[in-house]
Amino acid sequence: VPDDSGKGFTDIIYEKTVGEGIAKITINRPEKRNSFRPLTVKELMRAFSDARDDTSIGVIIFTGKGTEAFCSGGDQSVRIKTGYADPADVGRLNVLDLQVQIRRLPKPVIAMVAGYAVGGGHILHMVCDLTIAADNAVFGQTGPKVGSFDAGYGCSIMTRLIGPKRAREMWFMARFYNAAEADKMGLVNTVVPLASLEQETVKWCRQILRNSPTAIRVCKSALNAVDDGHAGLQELAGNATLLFYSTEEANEGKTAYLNKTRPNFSKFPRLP
Ligand code: 2NE
Repeated sequence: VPDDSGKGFTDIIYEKTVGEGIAKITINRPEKRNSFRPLTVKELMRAFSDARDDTSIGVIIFTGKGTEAFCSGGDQSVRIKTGYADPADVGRLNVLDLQVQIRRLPKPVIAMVAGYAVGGGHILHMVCDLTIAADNAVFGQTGPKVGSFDAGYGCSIMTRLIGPKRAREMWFMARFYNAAEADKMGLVNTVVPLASLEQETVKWCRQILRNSPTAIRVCKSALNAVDDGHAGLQELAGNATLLFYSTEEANEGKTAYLNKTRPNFSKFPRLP
């Protein structure tokens, strides 16, 4: 069956390897170092949503076109007083919705980083579950230099990843770190030669895909639960309901309701 889900995008490339279980989402604005404008974010959200809903997909690779940049953050040329705006738009920070979407998506998202992951682009790699970096990767926050900041996940997840002192350094100094430094700080999972970046990332994907999707799903939500508060609890608890719905006990309640009879839950054990 031809897969046409990747069609209709301007700022991104969306690909699925048929039969592999891997989706790849690429920001396609290399001439702007893959900075994002509102349209880019809207398209990314559509692609991530499709990959989430496609039951044949188990892992998502998130990357930038070319070797110069993963993403250089918000496109400063469309920044206005109310956020980032496409023509005739009021403007807002729709990238925050994308961050939440990646964080709550019940499948692993792997940032495949070549070149710059800076500003809002650095935050996008941080909200991904894993980061595979090429040896030419450069990481950093630029907000304080260009009159911006992300005091949400951009600060809270960073503190968790690299610790409060390093996080302060990264935000206050707004300097860049090379791949080896990022690796040492715990910002990335591994650093590989640029030439083998994609091959190594796919290797990680395949290893994940060999494992239980439900175990991975529940672990992702559990790993985020405490930090995400009520939203984290909701995500984790949603998995409990999801699993419960497949049991006879849950079905007993639904069937009795639909048949207008009294459910007989006495046949189910009260487990210790
Ligand atoms: C990324 C970096 C360090 C790359 O430097 P270099 O020397 O490799 O490339 P160059 O020449 O700076 O960039 C190539 C072209 O891309 C554009 C540049 O303006 C340039 O355009 P031309 O001169 O060829 O026309 N470009 C690159 N990044 C852009 C951007 N973010 N917006 C608009 N145009 C961009 C270097 O380019 C750099 O430092 N870029 C700026 C990084 C930055 O400050 N990003 C915004 C941070 S704030 C943010 O992302 C944010 C937030 O803080 C909170 C919420 C939402 C977003």
